[in-house]
Amino acid sequence: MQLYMNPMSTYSQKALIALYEKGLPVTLQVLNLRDRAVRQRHEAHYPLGRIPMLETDDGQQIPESSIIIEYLQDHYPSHGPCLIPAEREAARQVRLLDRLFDQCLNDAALTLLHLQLGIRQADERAERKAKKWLTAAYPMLEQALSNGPWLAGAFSMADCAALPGLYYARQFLSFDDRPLIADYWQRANTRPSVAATFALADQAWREQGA
Ligand SMILES: N[C@@H](CCC(=O)N[C@@H](CS)C(=O)NCC(=O)O)C(=O)O
Repeated sequence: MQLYMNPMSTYSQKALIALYEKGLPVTLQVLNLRDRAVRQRHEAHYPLGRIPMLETDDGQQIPESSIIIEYLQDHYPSHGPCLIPAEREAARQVRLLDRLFDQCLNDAALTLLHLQLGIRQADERAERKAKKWLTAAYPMLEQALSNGPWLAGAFSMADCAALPGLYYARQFLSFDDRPLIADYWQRANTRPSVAATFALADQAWREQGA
């Protein structure tokens, strides 16, 4: 399998954590979508031009981080942890947390990061909304964590979604004074999948001189 991705991209991180959790061999194809030629080449495969994109060994191209995880869970159910439970009610809860944290943590942190780096033009309204959503995300995380070490009890797609958001969110809204989240962050970083994913991101940022 090949994963078209960038180590700094939160949604790529989400898919990568899942791939590492499943222990599946994967070749990383690192794309810099700010390079016009690279973007055009990628758009020739996928008109939306987004990452991550998983290419399976039989040539299927699967975009969208949550759908990539659905694919991995369906095709490799006995590899690593069960990232989406089989039982419908439990699965719906995982999918809900995945959607919520994609939006209020991941997208909000990305908006603030892009504004800070000047990738996105100053936009007070977008900044206000992103801060509001980040502020709403932390109590939601705390509520999910009040019942167990991971967001949906056992490690799942919900954690794959939330952790990349936290990787960036922590610089905009500290969670040092929120023990449930601070402990969760520490615990997550002891997982080899998460540590390896964020080590790649740290290295990519260092190479950028950030
Ligand atoms: N809903 C998509 C979001 C993917 C996404 O926004 N990826 C970003 C990188 S983190 C991207 O490709 N940005 C470039 C663009 O949108 O042109 C997913 O879950 O995979």
